[in-house]
Amino acid sequence: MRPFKQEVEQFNRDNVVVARGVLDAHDLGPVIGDFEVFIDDKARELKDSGKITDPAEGLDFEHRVVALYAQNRAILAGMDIMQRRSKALFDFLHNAHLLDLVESFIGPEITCNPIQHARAKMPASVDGSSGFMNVPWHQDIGVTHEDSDQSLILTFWMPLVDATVQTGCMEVIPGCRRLGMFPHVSGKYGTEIDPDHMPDIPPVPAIAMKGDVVVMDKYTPHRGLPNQSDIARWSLDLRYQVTGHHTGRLAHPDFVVRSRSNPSSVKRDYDAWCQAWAQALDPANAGKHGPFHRTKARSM
Ligand SMILES: O=C(O)CCC(=O)C(=O)O
Repeated sequence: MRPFKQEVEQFNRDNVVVARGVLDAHDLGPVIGDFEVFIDDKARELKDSGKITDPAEGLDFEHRVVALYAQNRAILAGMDIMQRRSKALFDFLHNAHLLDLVESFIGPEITCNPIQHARAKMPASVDGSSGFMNVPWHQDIGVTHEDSDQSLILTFWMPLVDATVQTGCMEVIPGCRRLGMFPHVSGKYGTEIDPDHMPDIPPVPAIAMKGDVVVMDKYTPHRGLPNQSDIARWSLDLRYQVTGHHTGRLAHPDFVVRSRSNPSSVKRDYDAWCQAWAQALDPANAGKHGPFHRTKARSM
């Protein structure tokens, strides 16, 4: 198991680090292939129902979704991890190379936290809107429930294409754990750090090539830079935590992915995972666990 000693040292200093070359083509291939199938199926569906004219066949993973999104934004509907719920994604959440990295940071008792997303950030020329495409400045602690404040939950962000300043990588502010949580507001484009309370520390781009993983703690302010290229900036942002700690999102399913003390506690039941998400997202169950996170809508 690669020890990631230098990465852990840098993380302890900066509270954010880019771990290089964690994942290879065998790790990412099935996930990319799965999104290709999703996009292909969706393109056929939209073409058959007359909602697009050109299914953009023959374009690669980075370009096809852009050509389709430019015709109809519905191409991305249902693509996020908890909606797509594919076997490839479920398996990837247990990926050994990824979990070796996670273990180096939080130890061997690991739970997959349900706060996780797949994103295909469009070129700004196609959709430069703020929000899910271009997230505003926030700390991940700002989007969790107070009950998880003591939990060790880290963000593991990985691109499925090279994420550079040009393609719209994240921008991060290192060294903020000592400053705690900044006040957040529910802004027009989502939860964001109150602009009056942004730290006066220069941000740096978290450039990450395909195979790299950005590791961040929940106090690291980050935002998405605009995508100035002509490709989609595909990425996954996952969170892993110490088993037994509060997830900060009780309404959504978490599960053990690695345990050295109790290996049989690892959940490999794909159908059960799908059912748990279907139940959690059923509108009939909305609000059962109270508000998702602490930031209240700004009063008008
Ligand atoms: O993918 C992005 O650009 C932003 C991701 C993000 O905000 C997060 O992982 O918390």
